[in-house]
Amino acid sequence: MNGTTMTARYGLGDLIDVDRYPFDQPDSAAYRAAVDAARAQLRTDGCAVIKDLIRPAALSILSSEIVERKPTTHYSTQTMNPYFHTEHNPDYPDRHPVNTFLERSSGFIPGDSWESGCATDVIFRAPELTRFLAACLEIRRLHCYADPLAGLTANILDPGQQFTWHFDTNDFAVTVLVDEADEGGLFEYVPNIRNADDEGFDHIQDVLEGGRDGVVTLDLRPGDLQIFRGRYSLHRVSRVAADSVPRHAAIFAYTEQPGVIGRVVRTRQLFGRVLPEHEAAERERVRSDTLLD
Ligand SMILES: O=C(O)CCC(=O)C(=O)O
Ligand SMILES: [Fe+2]
Repeated sequence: MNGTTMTARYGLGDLIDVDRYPFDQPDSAAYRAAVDAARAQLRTDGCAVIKDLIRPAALSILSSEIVERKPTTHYSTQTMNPYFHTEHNPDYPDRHPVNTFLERSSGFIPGDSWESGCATDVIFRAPELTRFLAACLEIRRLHCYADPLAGLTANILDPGQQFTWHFDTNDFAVTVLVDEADEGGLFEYVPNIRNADDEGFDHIQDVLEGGRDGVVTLDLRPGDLQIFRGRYSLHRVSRVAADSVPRHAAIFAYTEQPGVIGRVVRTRQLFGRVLPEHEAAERERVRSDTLLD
């Protein structure tokens, strides 16, 4: 099957609720209202939810696409601090976020498991969606993250698993919850617990030790799309109960610059392997670093 045939399989209107969110009419009142609401939420606490963006029939397609690809999930259990480090750092006290390690036991379906034209990929790459997201984030233009593994992923939390408290390294993430757990698997966050001038270590330590001060549990349902600024807001997906169904979320990564590829070390940590593109990008970085020095 060639790319054109595959892409023609789903129109964007089959997958997302363009009656409620007229993505093809950016000048309409409904479009502007959705953008304004998301901007207000993002400014207040760095998190916006576009309710029921995915049509119910499309949601079951997204779910089957995840289930079909689930055997390609890279699971990794590690104990890590909120900055994704796993080693004790003697420059900090023992009872400190840098030296507090909690279990992350989820897995990711990697970017190269999704073929062009599947419903999840069509939504991820829809120019109408990136235009809408850019408007919500008050950014001029967004590009799909060019990383062949980390661009389009699904976060898989099977029964008993959790994605512990952390900060993201990218400025924002876009998530569509596809299958929710019956118990646990909740997205929790502490809005703006740190900022460029203040690491917020005391508050972070309190949350890592189970404190609930400032913790918000997001009301996110299957079919909702979440836009989240995860660099300043500590967040986690709580443990999925042992007798629950799994939690599956599609994660769309975008960048402001085109052609960005992730670092080798982080790629190995999340996906257990790297591709020639990652190694080439790393060599390119070394070369330009040498030139700059
Ligand atoms: O699955 C989610 O809702 C988000 C998980 C998360 O925080 C991440 O992948 O960085
Ligand atoms: Fe995150």
